[in-house]
Amino acid sequence: MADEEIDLKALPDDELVEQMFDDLYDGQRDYVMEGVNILLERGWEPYRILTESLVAGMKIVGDDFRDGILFVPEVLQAANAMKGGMGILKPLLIETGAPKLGKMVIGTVKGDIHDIGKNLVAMMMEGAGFEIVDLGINNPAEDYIGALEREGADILGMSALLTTTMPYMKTVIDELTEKGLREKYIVLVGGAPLNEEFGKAIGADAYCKDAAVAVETAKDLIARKHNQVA
Ligand code: B1M
Repeated sequence: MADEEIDLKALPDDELVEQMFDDLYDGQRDYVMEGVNILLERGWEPYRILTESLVAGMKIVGDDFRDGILFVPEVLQAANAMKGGMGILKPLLIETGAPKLGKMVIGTVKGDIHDIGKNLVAMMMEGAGFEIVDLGINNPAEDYIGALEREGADILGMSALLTTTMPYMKTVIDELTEKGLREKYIVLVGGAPLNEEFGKAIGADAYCKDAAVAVETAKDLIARKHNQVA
């Protein structure tokens, strides 16, 4: 195959990133991982590689999935390739030894198995100094609430990628309210179909459009909470 003959190391940065989009699209995990390593060797910051090659490449996959050009098996392979690249970046994005800013329980809501964005948020939050309890996918309200209480967490993070599952976030928040626990936790929500208005309407503390915003919002709200307590 022509693709196998491409020497990724010989490509300039812009062409390498284009090639990584193609490799991600084709679910070529090994090539995506090689591309990530080459960009690292060339001095790219891990966050830049994440956003400009992996996340941007996944956007193309998403658009073609929406338009019926790609189907679930291909998208799964692309997701697998993306996870390969993320696996290399994860330790680089995660600082060690930094004092913890707070603890966050995060998970994808019930009925929803999308986890790439949630993993990215968890990774970036950990990198910024938060302790993370990752509940994975398909979480009912009792799992979130049980983990928050058990772990003595500060923040609840919920992710939803489907218009059919995003309303479940309100179920979780309502359940927290019913149990008298709502004020105890900062609730952050995110996922492609959400927006600011939705976040407000369901009673979350904030909607976070991406992982970087999640980090900044969490830092800000934790600081405010500590100031209130003080
Ligand atoms: Co799914 N899927 N999918 N899918 N899938 C979408 C979401 C869709 C928009 C595709 C499309 O039509 N264009 C569409 C939803 C349409 C809708 O609801 N209106 C869709 C559909 C329909 C489905 C199925 C129903 C398809 C089917 O079976 N017929 C099915 C549902 C399964 C289920 O969940 N029950 C399904 C299945 C799958 C796969 C399994 C094949 C795979 C998931 C693999 C995995 O995650 N392990 C998959 C994928 C990969 C996608 C797309 C292509 C990519 C999602 C992704 O990973 N994006 C997606 C199209 C799209 O979103 N453009 C699509 C990259 C990721 C980095 O971005 O997740 O948005 P994102 O996360 C961002 C922000 O949103 C934010 O920060 C992240 C990083 O910046 N964020 C948070 C996310 N969570 C946060 C939590 C926070 C804060 C910020 O908490 C504090």
